[in-house]
Amino acid sequence: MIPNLEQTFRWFGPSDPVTLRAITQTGAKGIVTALHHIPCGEVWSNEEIKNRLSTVEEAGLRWSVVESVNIHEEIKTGGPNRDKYIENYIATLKNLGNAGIKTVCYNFMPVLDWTRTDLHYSLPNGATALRFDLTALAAFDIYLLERENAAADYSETVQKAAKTYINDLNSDQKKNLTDTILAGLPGTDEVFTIIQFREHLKKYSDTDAGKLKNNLAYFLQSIIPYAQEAGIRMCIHPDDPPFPILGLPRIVCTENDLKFVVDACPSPYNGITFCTGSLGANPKNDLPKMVETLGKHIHFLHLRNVQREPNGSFYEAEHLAGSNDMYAIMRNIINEQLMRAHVSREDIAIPMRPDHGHMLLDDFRYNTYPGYSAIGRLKGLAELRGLEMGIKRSILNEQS
Ligand code: DNO
Repeated sequence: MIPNLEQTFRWFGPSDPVTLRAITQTGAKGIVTALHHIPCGEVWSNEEIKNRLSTVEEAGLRWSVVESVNIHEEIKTGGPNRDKYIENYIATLKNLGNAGIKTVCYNFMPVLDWTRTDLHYSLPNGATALRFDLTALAAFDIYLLERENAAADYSETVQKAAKTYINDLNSDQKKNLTDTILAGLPGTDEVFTIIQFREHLKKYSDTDAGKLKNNLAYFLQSIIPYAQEAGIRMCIHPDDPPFPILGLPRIVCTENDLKFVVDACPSPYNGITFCTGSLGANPKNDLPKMVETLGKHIHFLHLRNVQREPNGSFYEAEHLAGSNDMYAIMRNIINEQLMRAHVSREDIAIPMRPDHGHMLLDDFRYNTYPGYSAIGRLKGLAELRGLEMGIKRSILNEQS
């Protein structure tokens, strides 16, 4: 019998309204957290790491994954201080390794992390979901950000729809759209102003996708030997949404992009976070097949679904509904576990978390981080573990 996937829940730290006590009731045994209060680029000290570790362990949980040790913009743009920030990154990895934390997630998205245009999209049953609407993004880009040549990035149909869209918004709605798109790092309340964001865009004026890829390879070649020494599995998170936005390149969107990452510095410690929601927003990504081809590099699973719409918009669907076949994805993950068992790999219980959840029932009483409600995620986790158990039992019976 192979071990189950390790069920984890994201926790944003002591200020998260979803408490560790509540998380223990979901059935999750692992915590995914980060020291969100330490500014990006600074070293996480042994003391800070130990404090967080004791808080998690005192609640009877395990700190399974760090999500994320974020990457300073100087590293992404290949700026003059990148080596200093890489040194700091390595120091943080060493300290995490000393504390026994062995999986670290990160992303290489320029300036913004994941991006949505609506955090309260109403579903017919009264629940709410996160949504990315291409028309709303175009309206922001062309009329509020006023980025040079922005219109050229959208089809004529989208440009027209964007004009109508912006004309219908009052000033509060415009501010809300701006704040939603320009939200900074997860786990912080930081929101860029349009002026700050334009400054960031300038820094990318000579960093196209090719350069960004080179900078990612440089970063990996610099840090992976140290991650390996510390026993830390690095796992890049794909870009969300998986295409360039607001004139910024995005380079971790497809199977080939992920191959580029693992080939840039081949090592069992250079792997990926397989995020079905992010990758699944691109209809060209065949997720079950990607689990087959990239399976051995998967160190962490984000399981959720999206409902795609024809023009590139999408909203977050229930975990087992939506455009991606969660059954086929889970089946291939379990096959990957069987292969790992066959070659006696230690990491069969891959950590997984229900990524995001709807706002449901009492979730509306709490001011949780967007996507990180308690009940919505609990529902997702419960469905996913049921799916896992059902598939596993049937595969193992078939084999015996
Ligand atoms: C969104 C998350 C992402 C993810 C980072 C990983 O909910 O999945 O913000 O944490 O991109 O570095």
